[in-house]
Amino acid sequence: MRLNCLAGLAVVLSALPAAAQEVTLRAVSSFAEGTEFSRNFERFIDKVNSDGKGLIKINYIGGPRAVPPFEVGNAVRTRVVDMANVTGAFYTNLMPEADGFKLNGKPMREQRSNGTWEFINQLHNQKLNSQYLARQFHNVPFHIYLNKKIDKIDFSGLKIRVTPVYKDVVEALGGAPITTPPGEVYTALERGVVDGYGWPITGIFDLGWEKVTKFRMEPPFYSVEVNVLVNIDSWKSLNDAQRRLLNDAALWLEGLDSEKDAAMKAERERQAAAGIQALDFGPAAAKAFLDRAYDVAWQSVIKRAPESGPKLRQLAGN
Ligand code: 173
Repeated sequence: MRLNCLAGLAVVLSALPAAAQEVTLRAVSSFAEGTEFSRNFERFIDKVNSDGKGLIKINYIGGPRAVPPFEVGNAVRTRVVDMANVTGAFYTNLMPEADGFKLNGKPMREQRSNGTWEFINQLHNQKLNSQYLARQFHNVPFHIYLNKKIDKIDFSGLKIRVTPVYKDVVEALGGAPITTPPGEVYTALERGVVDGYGWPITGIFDLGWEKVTKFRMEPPFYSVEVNVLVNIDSWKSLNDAQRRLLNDAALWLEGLDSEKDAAMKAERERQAAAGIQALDFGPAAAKAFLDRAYDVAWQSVIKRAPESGPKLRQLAGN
């Protein structure tokens, strides 16, 4: 009887690994926890953890306190983490053409059906040892914010905080670019180390930057891209059901971009209410700026990535 019981227990135990194949993935974000460019990724994690009970669990380690923003790409490449929420601008050292992703603002549905996703996924497989699971915020543009008033679109004499997103255009218009991660922007503004900064239209209130910002230059330009990457070995170690769950959640995450039109309108109003004044130089100046901004950015991407740059440009269609 006793033996029987033990034998029964052994069967249950040996059946466990097959029945309970819950896998845990460690994830980080290159943006601060709870702020605009982490928030949808955090919703994605909640969804995976609830839809994927018993199958997959994402252990969210957090934001830049866990891994510095410009090192997140390398952390997912080397499997220090299994998953990351990170903009291509933060891993151009490993993949120069990542700087071109901001030049494609087509909806992800289209990018997935016209071969763009596949091409960018191959680049991630090869250079970042990772799967390109999702891209967020295709419809959210960037701006240059300033503390000194300008009377035309010319940054001569201005020091402007950049990442690779804004560096070429700031330089082309005479500004002095200073690269910093987001976590250093507030202090740089407060101390007058910089006269302005690049950032998307959304998110400055999460960081308190409205307290140290006077102007927002028009027009908006480029497209935000924040990607969810999964280390390729972690990805391959998953079974079909686990991969399907992540893919379904990724499509859901990309769909959240549809919330952004209303959010951007509200954000513009909130900036105006906080005393941030829009500097608008009219349609001709806006067009000249945009032409220049795209031109210098493509040139820079193509110079650094002579093979994949032109292909990215053809896929972006601009
Ligand atoms: O300004 C930045 O730090 C930056 O490059 C970026 C990219 C995507 C979303 C938010 C900021």
